[in-house]
Amino acid sequence: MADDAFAALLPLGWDDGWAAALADVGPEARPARVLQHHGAGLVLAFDDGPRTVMFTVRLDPEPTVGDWVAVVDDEVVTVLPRRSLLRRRATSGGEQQLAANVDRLLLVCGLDRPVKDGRIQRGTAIAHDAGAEPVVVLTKAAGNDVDPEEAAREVRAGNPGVPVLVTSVREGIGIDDLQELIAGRSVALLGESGAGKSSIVNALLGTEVALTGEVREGDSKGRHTTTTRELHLLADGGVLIDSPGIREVGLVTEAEAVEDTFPEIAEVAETCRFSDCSHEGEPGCAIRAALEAGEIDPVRFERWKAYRAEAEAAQVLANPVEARKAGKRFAKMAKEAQRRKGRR
Ligand SMILES: Nc1nc2c(ncn2[C@@H]2O[C@H](COP(=O)(O)OP(=O)(O)OP(=O)(O)O)[C@@H](O)[C@H]2O)c(=O)[nH]1
Ligand SMILES: [Mg+2]
Ligand SMILES: [Zn+2]
Repeated sequence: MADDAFAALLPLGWDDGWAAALADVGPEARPARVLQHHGAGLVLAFDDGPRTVMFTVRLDPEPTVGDWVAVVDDEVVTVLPRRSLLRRRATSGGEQQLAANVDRLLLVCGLDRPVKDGRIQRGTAIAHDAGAEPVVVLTKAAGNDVDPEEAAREVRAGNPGVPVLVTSVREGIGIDDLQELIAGRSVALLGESGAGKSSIVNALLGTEVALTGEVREGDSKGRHTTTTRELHLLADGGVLIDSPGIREVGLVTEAEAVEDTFPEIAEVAETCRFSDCSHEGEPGCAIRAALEAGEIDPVRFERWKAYRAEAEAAQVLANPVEARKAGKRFAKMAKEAQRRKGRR
């Protein structure tokens, strides 16, 4: 049983694991979950309610929405070790933390504009990178020309293994399913401006807590109504993290997160004769064979290649020394694997 002292935090996701992490900080520490992050401070949920705490010391990692933090004398002293972190490449090139300790990531796409597979696959890779489960949520299912079930079928076909949900907040379609998806979990919303993220928050909270904005006539572009990330607590427990619309989802993921997004391709690639096969025409390339046999989708293959390159490049930029070491380690491993194969 989680520490009774902080039972009021249970609906926010407090559990024995967090209690143990807090105990490691010290007996005087109190736990809180980050609801919002402003320039100067954090809005924190304590067991006796929310309160803003100003930054006094620099912390590493810097707390982000969804984090559990330890507070002593109204000062955040540390971020409790995260179970997951959603992150993307910032426009500046560095890494941007999106949300911490998220179990599921809802990739929100409005059916009032074309659904782009690339966005879904990038979102899926970000979810896998964080160890969160991706779910595609198609919103605005009513009142436009597209057949929502047909759209869902296409997304399913392009993204095997990723659940797809059709919703409309206006007509109340799929809201129960959304509720079920969240039930007691920490769930974050990702999608471009105007997709309908804040509308989902309002539908699930049953009140207009989150500001929503009209989309532009003509191109259905949103107006970036939501400007900060914010964690909302649902009545039955579980939290929903709303965020500003994101146009570009740059990857800073580990290459494995991309593999998890394209499992059928990664699986075939493992059977290439050379473990560092570039699939550009080496002998014994299983990928080339599968492409020729029509067993893998060439579009997904090209995406897989591009995202792997992007993830690797981002890793090198983020941490040149480590990446070089990993590169050497990898090269050595690959050589050894080839030698072993040769002996067979
Ligand atoms: N018809 C219809 N309109 C919707 C639905 N969901 C959202 N909208 C409308 O779409 C517009 C944008 O919705 P928001 O919820 O503000 O979108 P958002 O993703 O939060 O946008 P940003 O905060 O800018 O990132 C609003 O005018 C909503 O009323 C829906 O299911 N059906
Ligand atoms: Mg919004
Ligand atoms: Zn190959």
